[in-house]
Amino acid sequence: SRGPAAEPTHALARGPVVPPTRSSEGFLREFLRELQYGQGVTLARSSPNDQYLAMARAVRHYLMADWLETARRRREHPAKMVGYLSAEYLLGRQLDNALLATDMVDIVQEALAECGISLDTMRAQEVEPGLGNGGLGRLAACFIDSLATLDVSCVGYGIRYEYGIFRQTFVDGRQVEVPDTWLSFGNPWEFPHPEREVEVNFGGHTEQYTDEDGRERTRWIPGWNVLGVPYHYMVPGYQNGVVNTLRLWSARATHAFDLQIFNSGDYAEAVRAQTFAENITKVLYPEDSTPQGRELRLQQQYFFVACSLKDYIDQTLPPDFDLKRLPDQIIFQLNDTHPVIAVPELMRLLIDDKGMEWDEAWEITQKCFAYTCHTLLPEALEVWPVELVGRLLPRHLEIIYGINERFLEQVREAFPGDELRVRRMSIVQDHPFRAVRMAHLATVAGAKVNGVAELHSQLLRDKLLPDFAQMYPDKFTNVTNGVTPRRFVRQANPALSELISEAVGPGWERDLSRLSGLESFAEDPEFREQFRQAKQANKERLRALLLVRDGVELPEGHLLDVMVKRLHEYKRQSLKLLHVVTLYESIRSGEVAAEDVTPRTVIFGAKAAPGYHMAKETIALINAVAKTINADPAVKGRLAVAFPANYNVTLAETLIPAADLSEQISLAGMEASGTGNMKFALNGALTVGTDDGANVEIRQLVGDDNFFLFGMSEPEVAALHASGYVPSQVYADNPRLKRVIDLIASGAFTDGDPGRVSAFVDDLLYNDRFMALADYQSYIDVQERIDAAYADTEAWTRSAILNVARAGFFSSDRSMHDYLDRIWGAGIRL
Ligand code: GPQ
Repeated sequence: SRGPAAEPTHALARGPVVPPTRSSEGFLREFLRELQYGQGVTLARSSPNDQYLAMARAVRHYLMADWLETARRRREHPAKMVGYLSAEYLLGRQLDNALLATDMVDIVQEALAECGISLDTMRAQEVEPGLGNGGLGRLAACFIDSLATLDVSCVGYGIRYEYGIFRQTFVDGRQVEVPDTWLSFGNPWEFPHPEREVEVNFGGHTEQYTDEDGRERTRWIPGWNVLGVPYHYMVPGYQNGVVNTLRLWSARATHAFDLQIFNSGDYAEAVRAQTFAENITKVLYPEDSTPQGRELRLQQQYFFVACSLKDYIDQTLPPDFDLKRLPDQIIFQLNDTHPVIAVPELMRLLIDDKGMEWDEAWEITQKCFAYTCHTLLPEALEVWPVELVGRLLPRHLEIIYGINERFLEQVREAFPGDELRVRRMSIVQDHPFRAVRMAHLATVAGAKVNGVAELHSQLLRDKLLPDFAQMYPDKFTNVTNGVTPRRFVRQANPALSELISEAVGPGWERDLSRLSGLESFAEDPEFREQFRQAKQANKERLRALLLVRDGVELPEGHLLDVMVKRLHEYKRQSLKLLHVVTLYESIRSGEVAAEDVTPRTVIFGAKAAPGYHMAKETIALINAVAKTINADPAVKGRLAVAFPANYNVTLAETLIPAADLSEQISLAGMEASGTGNMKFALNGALTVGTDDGANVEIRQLVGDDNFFLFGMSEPEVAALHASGYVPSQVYADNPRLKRVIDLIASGAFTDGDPGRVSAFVDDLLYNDRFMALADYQSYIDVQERIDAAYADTEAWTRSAILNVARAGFFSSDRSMHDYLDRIWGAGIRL
């Protein structure tokens, strides 16, 4: 039961929640109260961590009334809700986001100053919650931000990993992973709700029985179970009084388990069981776009969706709710295949627990899910061995078989005699091993299936799931990704934000299409000067950060050329490296005079999956090249390379606003969308990019004159594949490329040791799956054009401003409108 035992008599206890006074004195009072009564220290004796925790809680107070009010409003006026299911949320730091959402930066700064505390010191205390790997996790964070800003009812469901994405360090230039102990100093942004714990079952077997009405039914007799404890996070909208909820689940051992073992007197066994249960949410798998098929990973996936569905059905819906109406109340958006086990879980709940017939349950289920695909790499599609699913989730495997049987019947009906097609489309594959294809399950069950950029959605239909697109043409749609302008422009780039506000007026953060008002300012020399000054200030801010963070001294006055994203062969950091070595070689060899070179600093930021050998070799080589180049007086002042370790959201917020050039150089047809590309354009960097993912749409919007396109198009890539690609031939035919690769292969960057580069070089020459060599010349040519273009300061600035003016489309608010229009359907109130 909820609420007090008796009617409260005091007015304070009956009244609405009163937020603290919005003034620096009001904040000071909250802060000191938290410091003294929350942390139990005086200001004089407090550590920076005490101060940070106290101030974060004080900031939280200002959101609390809105959070409670939003929840009340959503309960009393129930509208259809979005349940965003995602195994990853790459949130980034919370403090600034909360200060911005409440418009409290000035108030807080003033109050802290009166205590002799700097807000920047407080900001630096926070360890960012790195509960995601890269683009997919950051997208989820942007989407929930936008939904709160648009006042759409949404709960984000996910996992509270005790260890998020590893901290990357370099030892002799090689990546070494360190555990991310983000919770060790306390987390003021979460609210545990152990009273709302739910039980999740695993293992065991199923059995048939006849119920009281004489119906044949199935029940699952689980082998073991764990508890899920929800931790709630506030998701504030931008200065609109809305605060939605992110609900992250943490695993605990069940009490029954504890008790049983306690009674048996085996203390060590009791503790082991606890550890076993808690392992489920211990660590984020650091694989990105390449699932590893580990048992614990499937446990994580089932754990969080089982918790979420149960929480929604049993705790969020009214007790007497008629589940036939479920699709009017909720749409679960599946962020890639990671949460797709929710499909058989909902079927199980409806059939086994609620007594529904299969057909009715299936009709409901098909309306409650929609699936977003984020890849084109076939190896990135999750498949789970039947053996494993059967052992961990025996009832779910039966249900998956049931879905597949009925589905394949429909395929046979639609395409009689086409058994090859049946095998291609089956949810259960036989080769190379028997396994459940999660993307097929998601596509069959989902009301809609979407890709994340126009090109991606087209290739999804034509290449990745063509049989499904043929069978369900209306299911497939596109929603181009977006990024939140609050974090990635307003918060990350105050200098530019101020300029924008002066030019187009306030409020653009919530209607990014208004950036188009900057268009005419591109022609204004005074505005261009101010724009350059903002860029310059951001570069200086970055210099200061890299100096203290990494001990790196960035040269001044350089073109800042930035490639930040996960290390993956398809993203082609190798191609960027070939360009860097080309520049270096051409100066060293005397082919070009150093003084004729446009001074350039290339910055890399990239984590490699710990088990991804080639990616780690590439990191080592980038560091080796950087070390050689930065130490060589022959290129000093002309070329520098920086590779700060541990690229994350926090670093992105300082790096991206400082960039002149954004590197988006994946092989065409490989990058589903990219979202870093959007952040750079919005911060006034020009893109050098292939015709891939959302680059296509960026180029269409900003215009060819303001975008540096190079490389093969996707159809050209396909044609080259078909005709037989021989990278060693490209090498042999291009003297410059040959010199560059030979220089690397000679050991020039590895203390004369060719052995340390042979894996990298051999792969390029004899494999080069992502055709870096095929695009090499085109890339070098476009970079030469860039050098020349950068020398024309006014024209470059004009282009940069036009990038900002024309990139408003890439707000995640627009993405959310598209999801509402194309996928989530009527019933969701805006
Ligand atoms: N993406 Cl499949 C990930 O970050 N992780 C993944 O496991 C998969 C995709 C990315 C994708 O590579 C980018 O092109 C997208 O922009 C991003 O998802 C968001 O859609």
